[in-house]
Parts: sequence; structure tokens; C-alpha cells
Amino acid sequence: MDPQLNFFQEPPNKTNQENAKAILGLSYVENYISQEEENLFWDIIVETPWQTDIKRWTQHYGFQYDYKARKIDYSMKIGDLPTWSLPLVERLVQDNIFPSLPDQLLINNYEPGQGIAPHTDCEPCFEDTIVSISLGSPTVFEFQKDGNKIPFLLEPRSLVVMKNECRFFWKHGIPARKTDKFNGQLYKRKRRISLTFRKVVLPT
Ligand SMILES: O=C(O)CCC(=O)C(=O)O
Repeated sequence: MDPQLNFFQEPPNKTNQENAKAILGLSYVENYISQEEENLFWDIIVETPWQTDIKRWTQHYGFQYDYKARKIDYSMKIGDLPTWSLPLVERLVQDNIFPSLPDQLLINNYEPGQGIAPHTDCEPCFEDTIVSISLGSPTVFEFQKDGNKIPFLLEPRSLVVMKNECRFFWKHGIPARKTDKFNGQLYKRKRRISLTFRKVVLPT
């Protein structure tokens, strides 16, 4: 290619693994769950009733989360994690991703054009480790801190772990749009469902 033409092209994004090195406490694993698990979880989740009180639909297990109050106490306990998720949460502990079994699962449903505002997860409500597993459409996550914005491609079946600086000091969010561009490639969004596992800190 004519090197002068190259001047007009956007610089390529870094890969997820390169970006993960730039944010302390961020790690990413491709294909953490199998295709069979993705299909199984998807089929069960889409048939389960959704909470529709915020723009994107959600399902809450373990503890209900109050988005406005940003607090959790024992009165918000709503039961156990669903049985279909138990082999997965045990694997998260065996693989040293969680130090002990997570007790909250939040399922988010994103239709094309929907996102989640940049945020850090409630600091006093949850322990250090936050894990998100993606089903369905690839989507670009954005990490932000001090004017720095780092895009990160969340692929189906992948796992992203946010601990440490990533969990407490970097915001993460998903821009509300229908198409993502990452490393020069366009990704037309389809339906995405994410499983966010956390361990609740109860007030003493
Ligand atoms: O959809 C995701 O992967 C992340 C969800 C999230 O950040 C949240 O529910 O707080």
C-alpha cells in the first residue's frame, strides 16, 4: 500500500492481552466456557422472566442489587445462585479466579443499541473480584481513567476479570451503539447476555 494512504488510516487498537497489561488487575480469557455451555446457559436464561425496571433487562440471583441506593444488606438476599451456574462458579474457584464461591449473579441483556454507562461497581457492596462472562454478540467494553479510554473486545464465551486498580479505579462501560469497530474490523451488534459474578460484603 502507498505509505501516504496509511497516514489517513486510524491507528490499530491494541489487542486485549496488550491492553490487559496496561490496567493492573484486568485479565481476559478467550473461550472460558464451551460452545455447549454457552448454548445451555442462553437457552435457560432467555426462557426465565426478566426484571424490566431499567432500560436493559436483568435477572438477579443471590442478592438483589439496588442501583439507586448502591447498597446491599441481608434483607436483599433472594436465594441461591441457579443450579445451572454451580459447575461454572466452582470452576471459577478451582481456577483461582475467585478466592471463594461468589454469591451474587447479575444477568444483563443488551439488544443492539443498548449499553451500560461507565461506572465502577459499588465499592462497599462487593469484594475485590468482579467477573463477567459473555454470551452472544461480541461487544466493545471501554475502560476509562483520568481521561484515558481503552477499548476492549468482549467475545462470546470469554471471561473478563476486574480486580485491584481495574475494579476500584477504572470505570467500565459499554457505549450504546449498534456497531463496534475494533482493530479495523466492524462488529454489527446482535443480542448479548452477560453473567456478572460478585461476592457480596455484608455490613457488620
Ligand atoms: O455486561 C457486562 O459485561 C458488564 C455488566 C456490568 O458492568 C454491571 O452490571 O455492572
